[in-house]
Amino acid sequence: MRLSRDDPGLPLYHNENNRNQTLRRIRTRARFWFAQRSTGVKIGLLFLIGFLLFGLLKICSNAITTDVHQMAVPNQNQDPIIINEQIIGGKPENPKEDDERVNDDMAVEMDNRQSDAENSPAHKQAHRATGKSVKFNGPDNERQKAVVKAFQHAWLGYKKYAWGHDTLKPVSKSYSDWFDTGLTIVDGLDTALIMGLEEEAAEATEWIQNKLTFEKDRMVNFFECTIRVLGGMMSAFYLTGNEMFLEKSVDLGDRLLSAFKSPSPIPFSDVNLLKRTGTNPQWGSDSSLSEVTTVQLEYRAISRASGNSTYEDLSFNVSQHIHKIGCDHEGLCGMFINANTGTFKKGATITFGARSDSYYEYLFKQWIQTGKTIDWLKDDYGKAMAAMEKHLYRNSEPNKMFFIGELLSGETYSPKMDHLVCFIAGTLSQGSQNGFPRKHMDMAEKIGETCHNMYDNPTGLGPEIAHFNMIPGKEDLYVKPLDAHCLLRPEAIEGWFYLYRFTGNKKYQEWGWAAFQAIEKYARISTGGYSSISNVKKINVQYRDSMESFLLGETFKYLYLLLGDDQTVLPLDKWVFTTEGHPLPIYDH
Ligand code: DMJ
Repeated sequence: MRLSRDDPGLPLYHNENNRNQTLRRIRTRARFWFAQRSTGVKIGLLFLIGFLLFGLLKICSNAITTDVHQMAVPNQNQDPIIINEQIIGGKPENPKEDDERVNDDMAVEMDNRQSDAENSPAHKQAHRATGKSVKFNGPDNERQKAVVKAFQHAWLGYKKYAWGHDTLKPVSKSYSDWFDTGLTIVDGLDTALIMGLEEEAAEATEWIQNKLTFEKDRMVNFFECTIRVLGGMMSAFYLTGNEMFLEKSVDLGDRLLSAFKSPSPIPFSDVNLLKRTGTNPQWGSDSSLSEVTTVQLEYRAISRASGNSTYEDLSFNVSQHIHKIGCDHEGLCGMFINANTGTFKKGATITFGARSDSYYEYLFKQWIQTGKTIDWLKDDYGKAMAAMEKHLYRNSEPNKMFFIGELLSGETYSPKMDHLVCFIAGTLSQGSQNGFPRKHMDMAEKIGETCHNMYDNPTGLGPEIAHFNMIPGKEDLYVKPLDAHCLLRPEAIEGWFYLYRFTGNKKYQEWGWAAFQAIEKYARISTGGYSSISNVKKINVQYRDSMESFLLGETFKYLYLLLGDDQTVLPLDKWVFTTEGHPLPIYDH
């Protein structure tokens, strides 16, 4: 370019070096160019520059905040997890000393995965959760207020007669212990938080912090202790941001991992919390399918929050193992699997009820929890639902009630459905909202309706088990005397909660409200608490004198959420409810 005297880029100082001269020339030209513009263009340009600078500053400040939050939780990775002097996770000081259960390869794999975990997005995401709490506004209508009062009545009875013990015996005004870990407190805490019950939540928090210890020389059921105690505390951690809950969960989680000292990827069913040993159940040599496949949400949550991937690795290994060996009936599995051999028991019953139910639930929910990134979970779930429709889903006579029966010994069809099976109405409807066929929603609605029919009894409560009639001319559904008891289980109400969220059909709220009124009328004990009853067909009720912890952990929680006007509480694209009804965050992978 030729420079002339009136050229704004003409150098004025000839002793400058070339670089300075060029910069000066650019600046002078820019100033000249800017002076030539109209006022409107000048204002526009200044606004644009300001906007760009603001954007830049925002990005920098976010980066700084993220770093600060990442420091909030101490890195749990440093200590190896030692169980009975065997390193089964963490960073082993000397991997060669590991027992035969955890071979060298596995220890190295653990080690690698653990240091990967330190830098993983999940680790960072979890640290961001620390210190944050979720705000709940309390009940927004009269029905919700009634459920809150019921929760408080249950809490009061438990506090008066059973505080610190597992469950209340409301009729005899005493208690019983199963794991001796204050089960009702830990299972019910997140419900108190969600209902906005600050006093009850504070009492529970104080007890967990100061009194709860896992130094207990007793065998506990690995699955039940995980879903009720660990799940309850991890949910409380994510809802409140209180790290004490995470520390307690890590302590319990380390002890429960003793279940994995079996010779196969399948864990033992029972654990001694003090001695840190695992064994088969007292009644036999097999573990239940649902029990070994329904701990993964909880352990993944601990791993992601603590940065120690061992919990997630060991528990997910169970799911991977079952995926690898496959299930006989086109994706439907038998109810027993052996912790010594890692193989399914031949000819076991296939059911969506007790001992199998939540295997299917956690295939789907693990897929959701991991941000829909693990395709085989979705595929196995889809395959199982198709096989369920083909082999188990039938309708009754004369009124065509749809139900899910069982294959006894893996062969003989039985039109029997546990109350537990009602959970599938929730899972199927949630699946349909997440890409599974519309048909899944139809099945969910039909099962939800059948579960409602199961409550068509003089007490208005549902029995433990129902049998369906497939021959024309008789009643659709009948309940055998030994199956007529009611533990105030959550599954039907849980199903109606999901169905209401996704369809907005108010009949689900009415069904929930009717069930709640039946609980109030026939299960409430005036001195405090609620009792399971012996026969849903008899209004002259006989109490079983026990208040299960899931009444507070699940039944009242799902009733409260179902009956709310505000259905945006705990949105289902951000939170996944564990099998025990404890909300945990959804990750992006
Ligand atoms: C709960 O402990 C869990 O939902 C579990 O998966 C099976 N059912 C009971 C309550 O009925």
